[in-house]
Amino acid sequence: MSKGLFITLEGGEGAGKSTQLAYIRQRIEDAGIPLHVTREPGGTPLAEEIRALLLGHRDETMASDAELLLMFAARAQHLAQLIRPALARDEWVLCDRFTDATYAYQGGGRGIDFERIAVLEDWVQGELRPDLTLLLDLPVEVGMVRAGQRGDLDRFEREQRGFFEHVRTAYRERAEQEPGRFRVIDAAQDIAGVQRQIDAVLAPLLAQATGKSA
Ligand code: Z5A
Repeated sequence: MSKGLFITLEGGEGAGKSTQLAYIRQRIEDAGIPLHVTREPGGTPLAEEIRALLLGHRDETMASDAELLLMFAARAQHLAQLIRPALARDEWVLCDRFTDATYAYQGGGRGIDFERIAVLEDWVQGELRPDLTLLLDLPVEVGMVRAGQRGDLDRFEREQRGFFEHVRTAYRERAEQEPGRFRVIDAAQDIAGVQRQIDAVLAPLLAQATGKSA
């Protein structure tokens, strides 16, 4: 019998999250575990409206604190409507980005104090933290080349290299601070190489949840 598990996927620009999210989803669903795949900012109709505000372009510059608060407003809605109910039903939740992205982008990238982010994290999430966070890590220049192959760039993707270096540093520091929760994946490898690393993390969890040997 499986117990609810909250897994998040994180990474900088061009890390391959969308590619690997589909792979992880397949592995979990093949194991017969009930799963919700979702994303942040977003995940519910209202939170997706907030996402559109956050990623869209406009003439008016968005203040960093407004950006931070909108991230947590979307998160509060997502937690109330989707994440907490699913975990309470002992289902698994696989989320494309969560609060570590706030520390990386609004903290590392925009320069907001981590302590202020922590206040909002405690307020909105209470005790809830992901059980497992897969950090797809790769050099910024490699990620920017990959991401550059996509079409329209959103408001974050238009940032300069220095911004993404700060994002990467913040992610890596968080992974060092919480080695029990984070697994750092070398995302500079080819797709199959990244999947092998992810498998090594997932296999024991799936085996435990389904009662089969890894
Ligand atoms: N944001 C924030 O600021 N604060 C927060 O709290 C949260 C989010 C939650 C939207 O996120 C923005 O929100 C994000 C941070 C901010 N902005 N940025 N940048 P998003 O997750 O929706 O956006 P994204 O970062 O662009 O994610 P993505 O769509 O998953 O992109 P990706 O990681 O680059 O993945 P990909 O599309 O799978 O891969 C990119 C390309 O590389 C593609 O052509 C692949 O075929 C290729 N690829 C993938 N893997 C490989 C390997 N291993 N080798 C070679 N090529 C590869």
